[in-house]
Amino acid sequence: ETEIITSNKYLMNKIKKGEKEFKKGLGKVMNKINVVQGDITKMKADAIVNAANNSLLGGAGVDGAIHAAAGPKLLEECRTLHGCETGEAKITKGYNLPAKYIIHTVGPIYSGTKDDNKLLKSCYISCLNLAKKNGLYSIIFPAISTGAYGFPVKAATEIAFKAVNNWLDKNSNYPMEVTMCAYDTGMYNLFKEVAAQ
Ligand code: AR6
Repeated sequence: ETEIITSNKYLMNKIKKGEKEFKKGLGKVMNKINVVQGDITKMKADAIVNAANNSLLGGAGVDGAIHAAAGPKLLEECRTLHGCETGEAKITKGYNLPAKYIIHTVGPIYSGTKDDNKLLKSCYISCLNLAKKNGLYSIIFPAISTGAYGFPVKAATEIAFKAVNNWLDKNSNYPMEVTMCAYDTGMYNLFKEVAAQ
């Protein structure tokens, strides 16, 4: 069950409390998915996710916006990573972004086969696993594959929320704040609709 929390202050207090309890070993944190609309490059978090391509050397869409806002040092670090497989994820520093880190993942180019769903799900899980491995507590996702890669937005959103909710359930002792970032109003409304299901 997903509850939408639009007040960040409220969410941050919950997370802080959760972190303290987590550190004391007191256990379970209630993790929820936050939904926001706007430019992900302006958002503050431990990590934002980039919907990149296999080269990790930049592109258009959110990838272009992230490279432009982070500055040229990002591309320098990306060159050392030697690309990324579809459905997997790699981490870099955030450079000039408000976010501390960028987790780069590569969504599937929509083909209409079952592989699309599996690979898209894998993007979300890989990013969350990598964030946890690096001790991060907040992560903001764009709608991976729904732009240039042509994934139908409703199906992509359902896969995204299901994958994140499953991960949060399985990692309920870890206080991860997950936010889904929509760029336009249509996507924002869809996020809210799917989150409420
Ligand atoms: N903040 C948040 N969301 C954004 C932003 C932004 N600044 N800009 C775009 N979006 P896309 P893909 C949304 O095409 O489909 C690149 O060239 C956008 O509205 O960025 O995974 C890469 O290099 C859409 O809903 O990524 C790859 O070659 C979503 O982000 C390819 O595009 C994803 O759109 C990846 O395609």
